Amino acid sequence: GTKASSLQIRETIREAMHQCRIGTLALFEGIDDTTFRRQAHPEFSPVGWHLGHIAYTEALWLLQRCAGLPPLFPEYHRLFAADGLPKSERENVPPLTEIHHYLNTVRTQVFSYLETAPVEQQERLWHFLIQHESQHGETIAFVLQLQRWHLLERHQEMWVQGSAVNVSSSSSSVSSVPSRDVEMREIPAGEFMMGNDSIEALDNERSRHRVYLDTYWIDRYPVTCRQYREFIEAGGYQNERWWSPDGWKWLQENPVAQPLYWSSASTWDNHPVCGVSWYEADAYARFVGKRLPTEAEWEKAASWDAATGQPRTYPWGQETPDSHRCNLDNCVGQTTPVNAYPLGQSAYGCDDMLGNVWEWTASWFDAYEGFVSYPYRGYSQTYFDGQHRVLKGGSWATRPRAIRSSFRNWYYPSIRQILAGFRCAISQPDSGDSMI
Ligand code: AVJ
Ligand code: FE
Repeated sequence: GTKASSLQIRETIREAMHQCRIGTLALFEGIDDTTFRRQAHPEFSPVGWHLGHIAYTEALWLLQRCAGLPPLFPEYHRLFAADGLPKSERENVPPLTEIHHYLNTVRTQVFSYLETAPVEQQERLWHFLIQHESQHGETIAFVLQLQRWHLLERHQEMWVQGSAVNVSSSSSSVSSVPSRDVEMREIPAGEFMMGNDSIEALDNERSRHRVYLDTYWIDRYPVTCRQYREFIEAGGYQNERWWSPDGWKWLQENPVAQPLYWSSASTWDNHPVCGVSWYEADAYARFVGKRLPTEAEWEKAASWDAATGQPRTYPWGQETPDSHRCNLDNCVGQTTPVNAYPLGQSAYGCDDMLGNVWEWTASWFDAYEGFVSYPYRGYSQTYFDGQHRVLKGGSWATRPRAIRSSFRNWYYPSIRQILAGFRCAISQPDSGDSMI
């Protein structure tokens, strides 16, 4: 009956929040105060800020808005509200111990509220908050990587020397054929169901809707470092011909000649490229006579099971994501070879679609028909501005509650600090304006 089900909801929520928090705090093990407060890049806040913002957001929605309690720690409002101080003014965060106290105080009250809260009506909000913390957890993870990267760059060391040691499967190989001939999967023409209506689905995933796609082909794996090296070595960064006008303009203003998280060591050959802007992904795709998949093409390849006529929540089915199926949740702490998770394959035979690296798509972030903002306009709607590209699939740092085939991430096309790579698609096997 009703009682049993709200008991179950409470228990599920409590356990999810508890597990999520363990993972969040684990990211801060051994982090010094400078790292905690430093802004590593103008687009991203200091990692310590994210921790305070997690507590602030939980208190705002559950204690103030739902329980009707007065603001806890009102002195933190300006610093930790999403629309408070600009990112550049967030370096003055209190030390970790003080933020721990903030988190714990909020969480104790939240769990006590949970005992009697009308969770059946609020279930969506609780799930939003779990995913909110999960997403900030990923940002914390990549900002920490960015800081380590900068540090190692300063010392002119090779990042690979320290961290490649645990990657045992790096010698397994993806056949060494020219890049444009990498294995692709044919996705036959037809309708599929895009989006998600489950209680966990965020506003931008709703509602599930039918989409018809013509036949297309999509890469079985994300583009690897070995494949991408051909682009670098062929002078890809020096040749305007592969770049969109906006991409070439971006490149002139931001002269780079390789991905951000790049090593030319062969150890990384079968790992996906990580740390490219959308412009670089787009240029590589043109170089091999392909294009980036649309978000719909990506999602169909990842989720649609033509045999049952139903979408799967994850490429492999409904089983919750874990380290047997994909590289997620900081389990490995870096990328893995693109063929390391055969159990993660989709119904159409695509591999490594969840975890490892986010994948840029050709699509602008936009609303599905009938979109309704939740829980606030600034979560998604503010970003339906024709300036953000959709990323799919999650990375090695994505938390398990924020990874599924319908999940949509978005960033400016110029951003390279996130853990993003890509795979390519084509409409017709021989349609490529074949080059060279
Ligand atoms: C969806 C990852 C782009 O971090 O800016 C967190 C998620 N929104 N708090 C972000 C988010 C509000 C968002 N991304
Ligand atoms: Fe937030």
